Amino acid sequence: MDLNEPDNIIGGKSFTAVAVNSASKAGEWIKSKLGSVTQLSTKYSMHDLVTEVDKGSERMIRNLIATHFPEHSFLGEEGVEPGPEASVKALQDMSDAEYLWIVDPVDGTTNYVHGFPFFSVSIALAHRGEVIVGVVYDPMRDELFVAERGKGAYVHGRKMQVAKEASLCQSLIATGFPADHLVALPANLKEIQAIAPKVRNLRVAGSAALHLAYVAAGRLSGFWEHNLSSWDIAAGSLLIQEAGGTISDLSGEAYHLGVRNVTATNGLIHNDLLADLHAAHSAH
Ligand code: 2AM
Ligand code: CA
Repeated sequence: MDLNEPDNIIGGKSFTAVAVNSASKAGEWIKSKLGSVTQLSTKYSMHDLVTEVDKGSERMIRNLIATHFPEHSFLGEEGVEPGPEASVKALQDMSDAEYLWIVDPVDGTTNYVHGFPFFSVSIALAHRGEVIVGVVYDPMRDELFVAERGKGAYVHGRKMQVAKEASLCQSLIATGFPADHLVALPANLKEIQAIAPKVRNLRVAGSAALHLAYVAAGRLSGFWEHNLSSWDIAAGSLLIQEAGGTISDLSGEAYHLGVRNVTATNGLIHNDLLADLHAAHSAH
């Protein structure tokens, strides 16, 4: 992958190089702080945690990006009020941005707080609403997943390809338990009940961005989750597309930045997974 293509450079430094650099610096920093969280706050509900590490990581990434691209717009989880309505509005407010960085400074904060080593830094750059660079970094395994539109997706310099399983019964699938326990969690549990017997097995590991990276890397054949925000999905969406997979919302609509209910697969099982997720809600 050439990080210095002319169409990807403003002021000397490529978009991808800045995304990679920011994700790895922030990732190393959050790893160094693991186990030392002193102030734990809840945001929207007791299931929605934020720490000073989330805020510090976002500040670090925002400053690094602003140094190289001061005219670019920035949307980060910690700069937005908690709750789904504020997430939707924050993205709408950015709809005119030419270049928009979309950042989750710690994806999997609950894991981070508990010392469960599955969390990531997610950084995407969208140009007029289309993701053109996506980076997801797992500091615990030092794995950096990176994609540039039209140029493929890579981990450790190796090109990624989605898994080859063509049926659900051969597939390892992940999902995420929603924080909304009134509507989304019961819906997700219904889906799990319908899907679990049909697939090889299910995983719920707690970082949507890393789940998406794992689908791109062929380690999972598919993933679905309700109620996510743009910063959970944007970087991973490009990893999926550039690794040959398919990403849509749960009704099958093509992915765009506003998608909150997401399904991402190797493509081969996409329609089967969507159909079974739908059927879960019509079954008695
Ligand atoms: P986060 O850690 O950045 O909040 C876990 O199922 C996934 O859901 C994580 O990627 C988590 O991202 C995301 N998520 C979205 N909304 C959430 C919420 N209100 N509370 C906790 N996790 C949430
Ligand atoms: Ca987060």
